[in-house]
Amino acid sequence: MKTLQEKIEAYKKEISAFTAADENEIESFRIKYLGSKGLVKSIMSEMKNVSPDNKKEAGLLLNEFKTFVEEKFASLKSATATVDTTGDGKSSSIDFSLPGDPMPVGARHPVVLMRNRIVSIFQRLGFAVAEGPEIEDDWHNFGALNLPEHHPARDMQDTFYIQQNPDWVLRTHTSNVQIREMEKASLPDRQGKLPIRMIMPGRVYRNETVSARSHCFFHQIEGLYVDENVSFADLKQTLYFFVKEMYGQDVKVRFRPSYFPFTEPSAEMDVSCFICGGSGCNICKKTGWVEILGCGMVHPNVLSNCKIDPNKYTGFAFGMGIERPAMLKYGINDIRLFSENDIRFLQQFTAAI
Ligand code: 2NL
Repeated sequence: MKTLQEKIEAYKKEISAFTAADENEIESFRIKYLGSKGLVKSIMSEMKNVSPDNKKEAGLLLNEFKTFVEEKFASLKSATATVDTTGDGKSSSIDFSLPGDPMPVGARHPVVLMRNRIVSIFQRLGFAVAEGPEIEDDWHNFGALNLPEHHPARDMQDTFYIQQNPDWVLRTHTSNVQIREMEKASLPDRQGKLPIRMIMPGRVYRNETVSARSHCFFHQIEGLYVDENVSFADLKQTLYFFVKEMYGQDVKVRFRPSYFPFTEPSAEMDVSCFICGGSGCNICKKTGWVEILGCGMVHPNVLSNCKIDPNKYTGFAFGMGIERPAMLKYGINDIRLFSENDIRFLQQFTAAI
């Protein structure tokens, strides 16, 4: 007959080799070894057959065996951690040793990359980002901006009108957001919200034939600064800082007088061609200059339309497209690529900053 010691050694081997695939098998283990009719209980009962001389030694042996089985049970439980994954109070088992699902790394869209570059430069100058609706009423898209009733920009040829409501359009620029911000700032309880120093990035729509060079929707960033004593010198200095951060400290800049109904005076800003450095190429049409934005002092009518007193406050505004600088920077030759969602195009920008 096997001695108690031999029996325990044999059980220990069996128990050491035991593995459990799930909670049910752990429970079977518990019942088999630690249950009220389990092995530990029954082996303990053998104490009564041990001679008085060996009782002390056998007691130690059995206690040590019991601890051994309990520790094995604890380690089985912790290896198959139980987590309440559904929140219903019931736990389900998760095998943390399984390999994880691969997580594909996406790429940022080139329009977003260019937008972020522009936005972060103005943020460093204290401009906050503002957004607004893409479906807009006539007042916020045209009227408040001093665009007269019969201005060509309002033409059906250029603007998408919403069929159900002829007062609604797809915004043709992001200026609607500036109008809304100025209106908000001028509310009686919001007087303290001036000055406004904001940039408005967003998607805009024009009823144009889609081609490699133009699309019926594209993206813009506009900027607005309204306060007491804002001058054209402030406008120039802000934009000088922007282009130097954007195109390098050596870039040359020129302002040309221009016309927008919502600014007076108005100007367009060119930078020396960053492709050929000014010696003349296809991008600058051999002029050495590339037009990058339009700007001006906010027209007094626009301020009064938004209930801001033009005798107390002045402001400057500017606007630029995002697609064209992105096309130049990343060497993209067709504007339609931006919205076709061709994965071969999009995944090329993973590493681009
Ligand atoms: C361009 C020119 C410009 C503005 C946008 C603006 C907005 C308000 C008041 C006055 Cl609410 N001006 N925006 C001003 C000058 C030029 O955009 O070429 N954009 C692509």
